[in-house]
Amino acid sequence: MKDYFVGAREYFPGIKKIQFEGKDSKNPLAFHYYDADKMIGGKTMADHLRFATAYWHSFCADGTDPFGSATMDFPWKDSDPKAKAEKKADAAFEFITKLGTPYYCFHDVDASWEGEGAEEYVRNYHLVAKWLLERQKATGVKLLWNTSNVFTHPRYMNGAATNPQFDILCRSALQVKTSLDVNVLLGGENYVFWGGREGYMTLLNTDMKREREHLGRYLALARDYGRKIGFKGTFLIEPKPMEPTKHQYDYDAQTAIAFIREFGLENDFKCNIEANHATLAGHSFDHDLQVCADNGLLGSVDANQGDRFNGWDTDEFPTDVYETTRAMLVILRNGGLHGGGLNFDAKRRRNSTDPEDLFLAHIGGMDAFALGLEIAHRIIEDGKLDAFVKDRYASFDAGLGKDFEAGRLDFQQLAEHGLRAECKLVSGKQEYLNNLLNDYLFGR
Ligand code: XLS
Ligand code: CA
Ligand code: CA
Repeated sequence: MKDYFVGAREYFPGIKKIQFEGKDSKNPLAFHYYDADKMIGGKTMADHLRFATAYWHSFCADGTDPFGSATMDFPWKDSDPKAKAEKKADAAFEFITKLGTPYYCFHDVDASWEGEGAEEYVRNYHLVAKWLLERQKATGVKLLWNTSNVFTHPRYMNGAATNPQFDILCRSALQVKTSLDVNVLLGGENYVFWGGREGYMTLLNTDMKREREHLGRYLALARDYGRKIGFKGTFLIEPKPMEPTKHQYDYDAQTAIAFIREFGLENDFKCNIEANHATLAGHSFDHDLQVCADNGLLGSVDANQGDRFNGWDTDEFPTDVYETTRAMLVILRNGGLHGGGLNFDAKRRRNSTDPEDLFLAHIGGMDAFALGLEIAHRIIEDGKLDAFVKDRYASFDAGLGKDFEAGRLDFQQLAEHGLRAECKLVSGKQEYLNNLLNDYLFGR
């Protein structure tokens, strides 16, 4: 990445490029574990982790919540939306290059602005895309993915692709089409669909079958359009069980994968797994990652964490090394993220109001994943855990168990074996494995 781009002014004065200083450094504005060029198992840390900064949280979310107004002073604020968007782009690229995430992600309306009417929306977005392209070229920062916000505007209160009104479905298609045009211009590597309003509140007013079919057709058409204009990347569906809608159609990884298969989208679509969405669905982060990996559909990751006591989508920065280790175990065994990355879909807390807090939050997340990567790599190299799991299924590696896996037994033969089966109790040894994991984490 080239030296940071500074526009007309510096938005984060006093903060220099964040460097790796190692674990003994006392400097909070330095990486203690993330060493971009360090080789782990034949790949640099940067190539394993493929970090991205999220435009919406970092440069748009100013601390406003349902109970209070903005707490953060964003010097790129401006009453003129055009001037604001341009200043925001400068601030974003200054931040991203000072921090050193190779990628970024955005929604259409994070970077651009709606304006008056649909035509102006398209014009504004293309203008902003030109600015973003200039800044990508000047810095070497790349677009991991963009997406369209088809959930905030009141017109989407009953859904976008699943709206009962055809007009609104088409208005959302205009946003997705424009985002795909912009994606191709910016060389985006993926495109995300998150269906926050694709779902329903009550079956009393909803034809669920029809809505899901509309969504399937809409995604196939978007795919066809994207391919036609030269989009070579992966389309990603981001599951979330609820919030803002009560029943969201992409509930979790398994639901999204079934949907992808039902509508024949598996050659173009994968999943973007967000940690906090998995936990909101009652799963662990590594569960949803593993479901995708097992199906060959692990596309990308929104790296954050929830609050374990309330279960909401609090989008905190990931600091729990236990969780990052477990996630990196799945990712490493998957052969990496391939074209995906780790996007910090995370926000600092509302009362973390110093500009440096935005850096500290990301540094913590990057260090937590760097540690997770190193520990997961050690676990896999050591082989003890994998050997344990392999051995647990040894009864399927020979004899009748092997015949069953190979499809050489019928149900009657299973039952016949059942007549003389010994059925010994074999411990799952979860406590031993928990302790072993702690040994790896704490370096014993
Ligand atoms: C909201 C989602 C959203 C998607 C992109 O909960 O995480 O931010 O990642 O629209
Ligand atoms: Ca997300
Ligand atoms: Ca979230």
